[in-house]
Amino acid sequence: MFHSSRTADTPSSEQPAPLSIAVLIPCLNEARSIAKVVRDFKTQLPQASIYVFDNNSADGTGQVAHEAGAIVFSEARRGKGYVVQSMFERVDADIYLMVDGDDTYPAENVLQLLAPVLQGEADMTIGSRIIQGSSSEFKPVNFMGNIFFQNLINFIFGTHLTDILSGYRCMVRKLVKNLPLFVTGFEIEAEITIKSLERGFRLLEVPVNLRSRGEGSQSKIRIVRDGLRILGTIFALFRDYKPLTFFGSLGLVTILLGILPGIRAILGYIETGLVEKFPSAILSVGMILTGLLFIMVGLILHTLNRRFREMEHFLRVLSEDSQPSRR
Ligand SMILES: Nc1nc2c(ncn2[C@@H]2O[C@H](COP(=O)(O)OP(=O)(O)OP(=O)(O)O)[C@@H](O)[C@H]2O)c(=O)[nH]1
Ligand SMILES: [Mg+2]
Repeated sequence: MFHSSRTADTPSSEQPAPLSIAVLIPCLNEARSIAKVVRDFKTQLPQASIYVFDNNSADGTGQVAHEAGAIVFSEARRGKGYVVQSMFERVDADIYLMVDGDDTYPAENVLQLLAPVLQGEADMTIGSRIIQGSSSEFKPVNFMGNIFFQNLINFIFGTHLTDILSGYRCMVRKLVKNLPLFVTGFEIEAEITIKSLERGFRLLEVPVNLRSRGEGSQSKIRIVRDGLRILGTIFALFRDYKPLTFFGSLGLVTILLGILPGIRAILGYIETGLVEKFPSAILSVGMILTGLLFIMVGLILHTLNRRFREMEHFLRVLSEDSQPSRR
């Protein structure tokens, strides 16, 4: 049994309360693998409650999961993002462990994911399929997509993560209950990662070896459509969380491009004393003003963002004060 490391408010004679662990498994048509996943996690974490969130699977996933000993919830809205939102809202626990139902993530690594969270060293551990020390069976296109998104997020947010999209994560309650999640599909992991980083939660990656899906098991991800949705989400979060960098860079590029036609008009004026290249001059002024407008928008949103963060902080303090103390 795992015990809380929280001792400050626990009288020395009392045993700290055992921490409750919830294993959350989003599932859509995973009847071939779900019983094994439930059993494997029950073996590794006998004290944990296992929850399977099903979207009316056509192959009886819910029934198979129930028979294997999981608590099955049904989610009406189709999409992994909706399911994760629903899991975070409906399940109550101290520690949350999220994993896919397709038996591609190894249950054997679960204690490595749990340990840093239990010891208070991380608020979220991510099972990284790409970090040095792991040897994963990736489809080449999935691997390339992961590397692309990894580099994009590290560049934009200044992080050093290796696996942004992993579905194998361990999280503390505070993180799970404080992340406003809105995306509906496979963009959910990118949203969880970026919003956790922006709220100052501590993330730690643990190497895991991804296995291929079993024979006859169908992937739910559609590479082009879902890839574009992940890209759109990353840019939307970039715009929302770093507006000055987003609009500022846009503004600077527009200004620099606007200077080029302006140079032509100025050189002509120096030569002849007349503004002969009128279209270039108008284009240049228009672009420079647009660039300045972008920078102004960035500054305004940046200030608003800071004030919203202060509000969010006060709201969190208020809600923590009104709740019984938990980890
Ligand atoms: N409940 C529910 N689960 C979903 C939905 N879409 C995907 N999932 C589950 O989310 C997990 C991840 O989906 P996968 O299809 O494995 O996606 P992936 O891991 O990125 O790709 P592959 O493993 O290569 O197929 C699996 O357990 C799916 O069953 C959905 O709409 N509803
Ligand atoms: Mg999978």
